[in-house]
Amino acid sequence: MRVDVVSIFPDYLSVLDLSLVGKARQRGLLDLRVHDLRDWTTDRHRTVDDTPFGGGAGMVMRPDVWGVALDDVLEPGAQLVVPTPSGEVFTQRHAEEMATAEQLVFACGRYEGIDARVAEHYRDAGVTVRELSIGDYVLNGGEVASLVMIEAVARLVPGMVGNPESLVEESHGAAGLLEYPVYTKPPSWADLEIPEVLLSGHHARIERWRRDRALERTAERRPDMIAALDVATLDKQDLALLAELGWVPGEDGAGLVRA
Ligand code: 6GU
Repeated sequence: MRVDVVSIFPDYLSVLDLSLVGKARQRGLLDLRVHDLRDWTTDRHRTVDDTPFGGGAGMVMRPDVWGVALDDVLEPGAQLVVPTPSGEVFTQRHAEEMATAEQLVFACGRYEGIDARVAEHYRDAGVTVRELSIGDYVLNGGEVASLVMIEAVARLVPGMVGNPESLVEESHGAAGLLEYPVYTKPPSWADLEIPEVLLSGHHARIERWRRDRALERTAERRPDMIAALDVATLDKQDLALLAELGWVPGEDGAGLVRA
């Protein structure tokens, strides 16, 4: 997979040399290139921004500079990602779709963002353009958000994660539940013991225990995810526990509602 990042702070992305993403680059699984937007400016001051039409605070990034940069970097079949706090919220589903792209190009805005015609122009040209936010808070620019998305996508690319099993049960997977709590040695620490069932060797009971903890944890921390569960994927024991936690199938039988 090829990933290009265009930014006025290319050094911000140097952490992509490290860890899993860095190893994937060394192994040739990931062709990752970071570009300085100012390399596409032609004026003496290497200007990338200007004042907003209509007035208001801050500066807006110019579409003409972004246009020449993106025309250079985009390959056929690319998806263009524009990190912005006004985008759709990035989820594991987006990561899964982005992991199938031949090329991802991240356009990192700073200041008040990129002139809106840039996304419009590339959409009109048939490019898949994703304007994505990583959550409900404001960062100074798209660089850190790009790092987040690149890591989430890279670990889904075949061959990137050593043990593909570790992708199966994790939080925000297909089950729609948060992951159950995990434990390792030593079995006793700070006066805290491992739940007995995990030492029992009884696989069915362990699986049931983990499923119950995942349901409890999700109900406590992410009630929105409980409401979104497909009742058809829940067994009798799931439904009994959820009823104890105050959730029952709704009138239409599709989702869950608070009792
Ligand atoms: Cl993608 N960009 C910025 N600047 N702030 C954010 C964000 C993105 N996602 C959440 N906050």
